Amino acid sequence: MIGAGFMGAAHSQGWRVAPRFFDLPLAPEMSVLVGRDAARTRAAADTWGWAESSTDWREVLERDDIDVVDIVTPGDSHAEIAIAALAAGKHVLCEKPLANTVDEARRMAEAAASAQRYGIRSMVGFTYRRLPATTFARDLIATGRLGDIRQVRAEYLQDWLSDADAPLTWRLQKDRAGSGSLGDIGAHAVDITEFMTGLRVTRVAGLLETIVSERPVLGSASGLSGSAGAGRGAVTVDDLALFTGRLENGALASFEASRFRLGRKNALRVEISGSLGSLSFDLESPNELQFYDATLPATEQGFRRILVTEPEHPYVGAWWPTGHMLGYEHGFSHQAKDFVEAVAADEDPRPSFADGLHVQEVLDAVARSSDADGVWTGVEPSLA
Ligand code: SOE
Repeated sequence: MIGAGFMGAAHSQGWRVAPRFFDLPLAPEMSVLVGRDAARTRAAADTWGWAESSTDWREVLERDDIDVVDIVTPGDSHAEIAIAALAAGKHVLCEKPLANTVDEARRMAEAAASAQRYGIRSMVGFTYRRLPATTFARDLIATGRLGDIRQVRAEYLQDWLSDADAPLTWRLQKDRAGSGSLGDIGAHAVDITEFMTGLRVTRVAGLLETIVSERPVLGSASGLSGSAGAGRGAVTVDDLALFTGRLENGALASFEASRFRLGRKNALRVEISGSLGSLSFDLESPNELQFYDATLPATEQGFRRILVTEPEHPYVGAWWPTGHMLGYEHGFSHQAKDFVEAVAADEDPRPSFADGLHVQEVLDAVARSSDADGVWTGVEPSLA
């Protein structure tokens, strides 16, 4: 695994726990953790359960005993590492968003397509697809329970940047992160919409806004934030992304991504309405769906809460007895499980790098729309 920050901890938990709860066809061994700082990476490797640590990812890619590379670095190094890893014959799991630009994502998708011919697999870490509730929502929609999809509202709301004195971390720098709320959390809103509905976004119209344009430089990092150092620097990404999207069946969707929405801590919310009903999910209540079934008699209609905690629901049977709930970290175990199963079955896991490229094209179209003061802009496919 390359990258030893917050996402490194989350992915490590996934790799460590998945084989203990799921009967996997291959047994993952947590071999090497790669980070920038030798002492900190060694300490993280010990804490998270990696056998070795290193500061040189290129050297690690040369090793014959490494089969899988998991990339959890900031977006500015995804393309270089992923393309090198695929060329070295490693299966690659890469954290979202796939890259910082469409050009990088296209090169990654091309490398993944070439590697696929030799049985090398790749996948993007849109983890929220792998919660029992979101997967079950996808299944309900796929079997027609909502009828024709007519309208979607998707938003990802957090508030950890609302303090104007929170320091300038890499997530606030365009050259490191590619974009701000748009790529960091708006990408999840786009992916979960497309995953649940099975419909792609084809056009967008939106606006990006930077609310706090200057912040104290970072002293030392901790979690998503950290302590302030001396001096101030410019925020070069969006704080707020608001956009409308046209789905491939003609339905309209509205999207919002903000890390300034005071009081909303991790609210990835999706509400999908069709001709036969509506479904609603909120990550702040991750074990539930709200389902409105318009095929019931008018006297019995109303949103009802489905607790997605039963062994019959996706992923749940491997965990605790009926009614016991799961949380944020379980998505990472499900991701590890699905990835290992795909590698063992010689199948291409989803979301693929091509799926990740498509999300990048949506983000790019939103940025272009915003530059043109919100005009409708096509999502341009960039693979031949
Ligand atoms: C920060 O906004 C963040 O950690 C994102 O980077 C993750 O993708 C999301 O899962 C939680 O919030």
